[in-house]
Amino acid sequence: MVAAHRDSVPVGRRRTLVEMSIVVLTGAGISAESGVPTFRDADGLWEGHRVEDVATPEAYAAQPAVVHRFYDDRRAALAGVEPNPAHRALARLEERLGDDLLVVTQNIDDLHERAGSTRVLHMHGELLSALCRACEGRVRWTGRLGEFPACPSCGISALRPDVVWFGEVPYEMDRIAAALEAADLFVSIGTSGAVYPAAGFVQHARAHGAATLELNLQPSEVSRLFDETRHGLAGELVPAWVAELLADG
Ligand code: BV8
Repeated sequence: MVAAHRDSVPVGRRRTLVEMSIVVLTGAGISAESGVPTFRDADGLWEGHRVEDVATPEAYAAQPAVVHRFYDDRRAALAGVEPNPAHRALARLEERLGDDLLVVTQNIDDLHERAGSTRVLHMHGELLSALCRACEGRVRWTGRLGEFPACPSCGISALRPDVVWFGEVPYEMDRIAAALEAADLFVSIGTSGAVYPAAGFVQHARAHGAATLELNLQPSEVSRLFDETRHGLAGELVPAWVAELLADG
């Protein structure tokens, strides 16, 4: 494993665990074992919908009710799922690494936080947040937006799902870029590497000297860019990797 095989960590960047800074990128695959559908797998989220019909600003402008139903149903489904061993293992790692661990997730579910992770960046937004297009305020939202409720702060019925659609700029890109440039280790978990800019993070981290590890059910579109890849279920791979890291620490 990258961190344990000290000679695989570039000389000069070798540090003990407590000194390492690690960035973990997660995708839909880390929540699959919790029962959250992924996007591209056979019965995946996009299966029922054309991406451009539900996850673009144009789709929202053309048929807001359809888009709201898509996200309202995913928000309601959160009540029926729980974090899995992969989410919990990352929360354990944060206990040891503190600020030296950052989880950047493409997921809009809240399973990382429910597992105990606090240092989580939702680069594509969150289901449990609504964004007002009138006052740009954000409000924690657990119900449905399909009834076009009024914004609690400005009163205008202009609330949209607080998610990043295709063609929109992902959140916190500056913080993410800085973390990738300072990372000793970049780990990608449960993502197909099909969507940018997330799929480009491995190159950015490598270009700044980080060691790189992919944990995924099957090879992704960017597997060739990683120093090491392990294929299998996140619920098994992630706890094993964290145990090695902590034992090595
Ligand atoms: C932007 C929120 C400008 C909403 C999402 C360069 C080249 C080509 C295209 C582009 C490019 N740059 C930009 C684009 C356009 C576009 C894009 O990438 N298009 C693709 C389709 C080609 N990107 C954008 O529009 C982005 N915006 O570029 O703005 C910019 C850029 C940088 C800086 C400034 C400005 C915005 C994209 C965000 C769109 N919103 N989600 C919602 O969720 O509804 S994307 C959404 O799809 C997810 O968030 C995620 O990002 C993506 C799905 O991917 P994954 O999470 O990886 O899921 P997937 O199902 O594909 O794969 C699951 C993997 O897990 C599989 O590999 C599977 O094997 C594995 N797996 C399954 N089960 C398990 C498992 N692994 C382990 N254990 C298991 N149990």
